Amino acid sequence: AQIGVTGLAVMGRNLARNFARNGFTVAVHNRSFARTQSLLAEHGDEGVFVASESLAGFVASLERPRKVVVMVKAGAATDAVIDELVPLLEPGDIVVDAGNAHFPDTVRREDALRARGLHFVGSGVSGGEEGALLGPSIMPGGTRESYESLGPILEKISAKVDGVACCTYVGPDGAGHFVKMVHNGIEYADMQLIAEAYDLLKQGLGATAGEIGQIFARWNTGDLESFLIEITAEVLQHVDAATGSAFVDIVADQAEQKGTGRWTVQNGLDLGVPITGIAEATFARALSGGVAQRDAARGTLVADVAPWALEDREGFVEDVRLALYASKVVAYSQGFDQIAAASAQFGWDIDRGAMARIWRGGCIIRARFLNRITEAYERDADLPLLLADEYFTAAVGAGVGAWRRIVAGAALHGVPTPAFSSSLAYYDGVRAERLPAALIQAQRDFFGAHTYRRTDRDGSFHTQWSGDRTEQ
Ligand code: NBP
Repeated sequence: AQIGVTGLAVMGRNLARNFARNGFTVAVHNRSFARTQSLLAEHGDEGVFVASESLAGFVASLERPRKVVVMVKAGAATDAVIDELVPLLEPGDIVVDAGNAHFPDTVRREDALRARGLHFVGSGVSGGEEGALLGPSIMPGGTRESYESLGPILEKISAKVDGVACCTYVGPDGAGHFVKMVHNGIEYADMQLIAEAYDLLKQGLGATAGEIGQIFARWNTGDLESFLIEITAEVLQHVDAATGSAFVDIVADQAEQKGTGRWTVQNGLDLGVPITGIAEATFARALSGGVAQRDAARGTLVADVAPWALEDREGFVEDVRLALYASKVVAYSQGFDQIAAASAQFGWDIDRGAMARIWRGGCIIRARFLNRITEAYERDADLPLLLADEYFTAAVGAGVGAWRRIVAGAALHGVPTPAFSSSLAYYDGVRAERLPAALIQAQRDFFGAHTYRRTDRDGSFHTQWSGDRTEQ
């Protein structure tokens, strides 16, 4: 077989089918053989599968250099599979971890396998089960050498946009899984922003879920066109069969935040990159799940708000659209800053424009405006701030007034918009002539002799705050 997949739950099974449907002979294996058998029984006619019950048989069925895609539960299961696999492989073989590993684990695994002459490719795969089958966005890390033989196969099974594969070499060791992590973080921000837009429309207009769904469907024909806006329109127009209510109205309003959003925020803090959109989105999920706190606050905390009496309803809808677009650009800009910071710190040399390009199809955040991001990095590969690119400066600039009206309106009427508000605060912060950080530096010097720099000459200074207040 030309490539093998071990781990045949939803993702691995569909990835194996995708390889087979694209003409590759695929070796397949799973810890419990029943899954392998069911894959063959249900889809064996879709291409050429070589099934093995044992891992040794699976490895033996692969042409060299062997390419083994591991698609098992992230964490201990991945280590267990690698430990079992490694003694069966030979130098030059390639192990691809296509699960959602945390990138420091990928760095560790790559190091261990490299010492044994093996290539370890930590690869992000986005698009859920449908993407795995029909064409995901693939973000492989590891050595360039491994990409030479593996890349063409992955590119073939990936999503295509305008004939371009949504797969490219990302960078050494943990780079692929890092980029996938940030992708998921951006996904958190994007979903939170959409949810806030929905809430604003609901509370501002007093509109039904179905009516708001129609607004999203309309938005999906413009700059906001994206998978997430499209499915939002569908979800909002869906009616619950059991009750006849709008489906969204019968879903419990408590979201979960599992691995990747939290990792992205933790890493943002480690790198000192303000990814406020992603952080607020992650915390908003945590707030929603804080049942005891919400029970204590509901009906207790003073609201002091006036009813939202809109005069220009169409104008309001357009304002929400512009505010959503601007906030979304901020979230992406922050995510790309995070990729740049990690790339510099770990020496990964990640091409940010290429990342935007491979996110245009297959993945959850696929969107029309990713083309604009690629173009921005083509204009300047070292762009220090995506927001400062000429296209985004103009596009966001045109909506700033709307953005301010929406954030102010939300505050006045008590609608929680953490991601909209923090994105605007970031925008105003990053463009400020002077920030009150000067006062913070002075305070730190006062209580901790932390010193400060001056605007008028070089050097570090300290004022004798408890003495005669002379400067040293
Ligand atoms: P799961 O994450 O549910 O994992 C189930 C698979 O792991 C089964 O094949 C299972 O074998 C195998 N496995 C486990 Br659990 N422990 C094992 C061990 N010690 N040794 C060998 N195999 C072991 O599968 P999934 O939902 O298909 O996801 C696979 C990976 O893809 C995960 O890392 C996930 O985070 C990632 N991912 C998922 C999605 C998605 O939409 N679901 C999207 C993107 C990425 P068994 O059959 O014998 O129990």
